[in-house]
Amino acid sequence: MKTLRRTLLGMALATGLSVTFAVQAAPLVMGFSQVGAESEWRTANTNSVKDAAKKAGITLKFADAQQKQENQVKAIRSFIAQKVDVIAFSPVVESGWDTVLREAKAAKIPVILTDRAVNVSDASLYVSFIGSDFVEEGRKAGRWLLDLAKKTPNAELNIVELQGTVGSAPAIDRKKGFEEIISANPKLKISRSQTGDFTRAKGKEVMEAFLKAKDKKIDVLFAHNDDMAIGAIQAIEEAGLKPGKDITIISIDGVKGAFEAMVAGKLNVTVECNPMLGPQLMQLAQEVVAGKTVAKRITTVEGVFPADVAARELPNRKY
Ligand code: GZL
Repeated sequence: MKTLRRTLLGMALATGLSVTFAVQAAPLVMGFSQVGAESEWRTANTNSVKDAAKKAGITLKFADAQQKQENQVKAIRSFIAQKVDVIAFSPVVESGWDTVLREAKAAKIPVILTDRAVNVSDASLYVSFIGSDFVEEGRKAGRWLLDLAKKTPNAELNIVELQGTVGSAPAIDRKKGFEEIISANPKLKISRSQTGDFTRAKGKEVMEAFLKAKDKKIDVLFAHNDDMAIGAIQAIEEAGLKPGKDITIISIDGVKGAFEAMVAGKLNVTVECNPMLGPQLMQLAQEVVAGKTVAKRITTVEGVFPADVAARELPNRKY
């Protein structure tokens, strides 16, 4: 009996091994639509996605939308036509995705959101969203300013705000979180708020306009990302003012350029927004394609980096 079992087990194992070997899966193919290349953060995010796909042996079809929704819709339709195994994208704005996501669903291609969220009528149009909690990032920026304001309890602080891309989840949510927190101190007021579209060039241009207005002395700049803050720093210096001293600057992302600005004394704090989503995205894609149940919402762990830790932290930064 034992011999028979051992023989059967040997045959089963042998058969099992040969079947497994013979059915070696073809590499998973992912269609990825990226917002664009508008900031240091985006470049780091793109590099993370591409490196992780290579390491995971995933064939990546990568499309840069140059911050245009119509280009993302076109790319997603192209991925559907190519019958990719999974689609992932960072939606440039929150709305306008229902139709193309219904087409992906009809084609039975799972969709994963990375970095930014969408507003859709039917949550089953995407399998999972992996990215930061932008409202919390705005709250962290607000809390830092509340603490700073405690040092000058009777001073009115005039705040100007550089918003991210109009209609994008990070712009909407960072503003929401920041305003929620600073509402606790009536002496903190946002007097001007305009989009700089997450870019250095536009951030500089809008900050120049804020400075030219000369209606009220600007005490604080809240920028929705480091790139706009770095552009604004140039405008502040060209106006003969000292960024980080005459105007306190708070921004979000935690890119290397922000740490360098803090070491130079020109930026006061950056709230981290982790772009290194590639490895988690590839792991998630493999689980989704394998038919495993995955979490609908996966957030990333992030810190707050004030200027006094910048010099120590800069060598550790990965993006
Ligand atoms: C945030 C990301 C934002 C960054 C900007 O997750 O979508 O877009 O904050 C980037 O730097 O342009």
